Amino acid sequence: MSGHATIPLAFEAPAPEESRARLDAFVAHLRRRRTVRDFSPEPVAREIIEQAILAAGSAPSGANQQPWTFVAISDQSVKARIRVAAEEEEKAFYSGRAGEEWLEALGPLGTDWEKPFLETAPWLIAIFMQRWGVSPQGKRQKHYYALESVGIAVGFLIAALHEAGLATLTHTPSPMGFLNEICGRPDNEKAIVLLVVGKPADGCRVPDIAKKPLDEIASFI
Ligand code: IYR
Repeated sequence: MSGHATIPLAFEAPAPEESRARLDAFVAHLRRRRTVRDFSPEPVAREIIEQAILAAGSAPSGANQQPWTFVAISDQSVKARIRVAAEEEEKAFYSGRAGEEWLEALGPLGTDWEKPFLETAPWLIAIFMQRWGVSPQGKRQKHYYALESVGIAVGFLIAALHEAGLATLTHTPSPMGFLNEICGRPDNEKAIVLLVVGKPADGCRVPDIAKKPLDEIASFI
């Protein structure tokens, strides 16, 4: 078996105090992130979206297979088609398909089948998982930990967009098969998340909810 050539690790080792100060600032900044459902139509430059996607594409992935495709949509007519298709699924979801228990869990968020933000926000980013890849010889290549890898990449993407001062909504109309057709993606790709991206609308309000404290999410052994 032949391995990759290696290069020296470009590793930054800050002094402990600097390390702590940087981490604290990063944590405080991330903890200010809120999911937003009320977007401004103000445009966002394509370059910002490109940079954020590059951040997402730097995520670790199984066997470095990078099993993701990001489709960034700003075209108003494509966004309108996505809204129509998503609302159709969401109508079925909210009128029973979700089941009582799920709808009860969503109750406090006040969400419903109407998704005007799919047209208002300047960008939608559909993130697809490549269930398998295709080698240059046209052979199917198994992808390892594809869903985990895409999940990590979406986390990077959300963090990068937050860093750019943009708001996001992690939208998951279910099922999302319509996105393959609208985005022109092949059968080996499955939409995982539709990320809504833009500036929050003036006067945007968000639910008064909190994140769990450390002792509820971690244990140290
Ligand atoms: N896809 C629906 C329902 C929904 C599901 C979860 I889990 C949420 O955290 C929020 C909404 C919708 O987007 O309305």
